Order: sequence, then C-alpha cells, then structure tokens
Amino acid sequence: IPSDIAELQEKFTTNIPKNQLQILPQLVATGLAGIEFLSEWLQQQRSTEPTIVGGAVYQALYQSELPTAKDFLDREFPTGVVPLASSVGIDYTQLQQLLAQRNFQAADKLTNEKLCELAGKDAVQRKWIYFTEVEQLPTIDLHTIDALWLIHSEGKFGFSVQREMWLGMSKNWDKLWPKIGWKEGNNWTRYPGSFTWDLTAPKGHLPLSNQLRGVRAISSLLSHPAWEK
Ligand code: UYC
Repeated sequence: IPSDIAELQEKFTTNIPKNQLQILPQLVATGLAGIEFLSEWLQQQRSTEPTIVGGAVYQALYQSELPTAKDFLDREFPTGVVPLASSVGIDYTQLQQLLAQRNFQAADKLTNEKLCELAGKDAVQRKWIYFTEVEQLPTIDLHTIDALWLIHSEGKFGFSVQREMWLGMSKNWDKLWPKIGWKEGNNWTRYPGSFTWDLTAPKGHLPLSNQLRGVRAISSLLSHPAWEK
C-alpha cells in the first residue's frame, strides 16, 4: 500500500466521527484499496451499535461501482447496517433499500405508510395518523425507523433529530418550521415539489409530517417515550 493511502487509512481509523466523514471521500477515491479497507472497517464495526460513520461507509460502498463492494454488501450486509427490529412483525427492508438508494421522497412516503401500519387498520384506511394513536406506537419500531433515517443521512434526518431541535427551541413550532425548511415567511413549503429530497436539505427536513390537520400528531410523535434517554 502506498504510504499516502496508508496515512489516510490511519487518519480514518483514529479520528473523531466528524473528521472520519471528511476523510471518507478521499479514501473512496483511492479505488480498490480504499474499498477493501472500508469493507474491513465496516466488518469490524459489526459488534458495536450502528453509527453515523458506519452508515456513511455503507453508503459509500453501496454507491461505488466496484463489484467487490457490491459482493461484500450482498454477502455481509444484505439489509444494511441497522438491525431491522420490529415488535409487531413489520418488515423494514424496503425502507432500508429506498434510503440506501437515496430515494428520500419514496422513503418519506413509505415511512408515513409504516406509521399508519403501526397505528392500526383505521390509520391505514385513513392514510394519516391521528394524534391519539401515536402514544401506542411501539418503541422498537420507532427506533428502527429513526435509526434508518439517521444512519442513511449522515445524522441529518430522523424524528430524533427533529425532537432535539424542537426541544432546543423550547417546543416553539414557529421557530422550528423555518429551521427545518417547512415554512418560509408566511408560506408553507409545498408538497412534494418544494421540499428538498437530498442531503443538501436543512437538518431535520425529513421525514415530513403533514401539518394540514394541525400540530397534535407531530407533537405526540416527538414527545413519544421512545426518545427518552
Ligand atoms: N405539507 O405543507 N398537504 C401532504 C407537508 C400543510 C396539503 C403530504 C409538510 C399546510 C394538502 C405530505 C408541509 C398545507 C395535501 C405533506 C406541508 C398543507 C397535502 C402527503 C409543511 C396548506 C393533500 C401525505 C408544514 C397550507 C392532502 C398526506 C390530501 C399533502 C407534508 C396542504 C407528506 C411537512 C398547512 C392539501 N403534505 N399541508 O398527508 O388529503 O396526504 O389530499 O402542512
């Protein structure tokens, strides 16, 4: 291994997450050596909880055109790095795939469908979730959905991100909306065309919660016991 590549690898291994994310594209640019190194690194992370950096490495391998990377992921991480746990037998494979493909719009729609499924048949029929149904949503499933968004967005998206921002603004919705790009001045962002369906979006932008029926549902969701540490 050329010494500059070895140095990048060493830097990646020893650095804090923020710097690891910065080094990642340079490692990928080193080609096969970088891909093999990152595969091994990801394999070693198996024993720990999934992390933002782990998600970014998975994503880098997923997006690389190299068959080595594809074979590795198919073999070792066929459903990604987040365990797809559900306490009610719901399958999150498709959500994981859409997020891995960076199809954030379809993933957002599916997330809403999954929340309805979790809430029960009334919600599935109505196609939106009523605020009184939110409290009973299973914590394990909310954690899975949130971890999928978080880990496939370098920590940018997810309910837990929205919750932290909301709490940081003393639960003031009028402050939160512009911060997460849901409102600008007096104008609500129009669904779907005016939302930003990629990682250039502001922090907390996704997943969406339609505000047509008021804040009670998102308020319950961001207050769910699942997010208590
Ligand atoms: N929409 O404006 N939204 C829809 C958002 C509002 C409206 C869906 C988010 C404001 C209508 C999603 C925002 C508003 C429909 C979102 C937003 C409004 C619709 C599809 C910024 C008018 C068709 C899923 C807060 C002033 C509804 C769904 C229907 C759809 C998301 C209008 C995900 C985050 C107050 C008319 N909007 N929504 O829920 O029943 O239908 O056909 O929030």
